Amino acid sequence: MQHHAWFAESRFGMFVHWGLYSLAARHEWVKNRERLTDEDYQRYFDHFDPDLYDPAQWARLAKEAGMRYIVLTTKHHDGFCLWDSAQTDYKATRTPWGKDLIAPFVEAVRAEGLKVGFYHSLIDWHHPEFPVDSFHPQRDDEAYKAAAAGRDVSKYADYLHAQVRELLTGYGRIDYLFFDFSYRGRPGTWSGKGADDWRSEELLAMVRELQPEVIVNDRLDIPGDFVTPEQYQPAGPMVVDGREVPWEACQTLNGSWGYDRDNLDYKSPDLLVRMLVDSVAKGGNLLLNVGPDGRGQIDPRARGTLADIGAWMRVNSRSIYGCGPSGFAAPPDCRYTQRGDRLYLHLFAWPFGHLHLPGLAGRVKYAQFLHDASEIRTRVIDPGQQAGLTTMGAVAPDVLTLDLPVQRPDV
Ligand code: JFZ
Repeated sequence: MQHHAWFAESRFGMFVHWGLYSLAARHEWVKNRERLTDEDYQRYFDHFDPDLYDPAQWARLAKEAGMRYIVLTTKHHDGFCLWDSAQTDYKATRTPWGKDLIAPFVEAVRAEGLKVGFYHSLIDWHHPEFPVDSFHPQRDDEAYKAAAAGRDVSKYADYLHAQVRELLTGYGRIDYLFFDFSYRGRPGTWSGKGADDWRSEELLAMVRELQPEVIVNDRLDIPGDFVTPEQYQPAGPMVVDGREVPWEACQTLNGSWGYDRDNLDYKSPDLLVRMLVDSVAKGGNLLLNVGPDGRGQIDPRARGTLADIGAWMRVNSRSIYGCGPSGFAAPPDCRYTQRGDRLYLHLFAWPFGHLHLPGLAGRVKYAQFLHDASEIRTRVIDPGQQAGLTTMGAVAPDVLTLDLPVQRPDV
């Protein structure tokens, strides 16, 4: 749809997972993973006081990394709300912090000229009417099941709809929504939830009415505007019902979405740039996550990674923004991105001396490095002249050969 054009044009956004689990600092699923009760988990609520929360800095870091939109967890599966919802007391305004966190976020993101996105969890481990299921953190023995009996998912759906209405009416224009997530169980069991539980059709109709231009993901268990492969890069363009659809890969820095202090399994900036390029080459976006800590800070390692990606984007973003897949097939360890008649070749491994590009002979007017506009000399090797000392091996007649320096330029 035309009013969603900004999304594919942008290609790169920031995901922010931030909430009570940031204080536990050991993964956003900590309540589930460690089977914590509401009482166990209460300590994070009682100590939630993010005095260094500075959404203007988050927005600046995103912008300097070349990101064009930011998506914040308004509520994650633990049910804790970052805004002053009238539907619950389980919210930032009732913690020691005492203030709404969403309005300043929206304002800061807008001030940097970035698009505003909300992540909103469908799953809610805190709400008293959310039926216990296989993902529920607390014990799933018979006694607990009995205690949790009589929960009415339609009452939870009322709550969900009322909260989404608050989010879409209280903060001006919202550009993007990420609902999370549906997981169908076997009928008659307590193990899953989907469109009937969330009343997804009705919810989506309300979303369209309140924010006609918002782009919505596909995790309501009904089709959305884009699909969301998570923590993997698809093999090629994503196809639904025979048609290519907008998609966005979401990826972590270190395998955890929420702040995870002792997890040092970081992806390198170089790898993350390749993941971004890979997404664009396959017609998708990359939503790269940061997990601010319990005081609201994006930690130094994440900041360093964002800065490195930003240095690459400063000179190479023309091969990202507004670009998509090419009809030409890239050689091994390469990706093509294309915008109009500009073809961008990304080399994931540095070849020795020459690179042979099938199908490009006679199709390229001029070749240059993107980072410094320096010319790259090209040649088409005449298959009839291949004998003797100058041979470069059997080269097909449609191959364009690039003359490359031995050293990869340090960009
Ligand atoms: C969900 C959350 O559980 C997670 O904490 C994080 O917020 C992430 C962005 O989204 O995780 C999912 C959701 C769906 C699938 C996998 C993980 N899925 O469909 O495979």
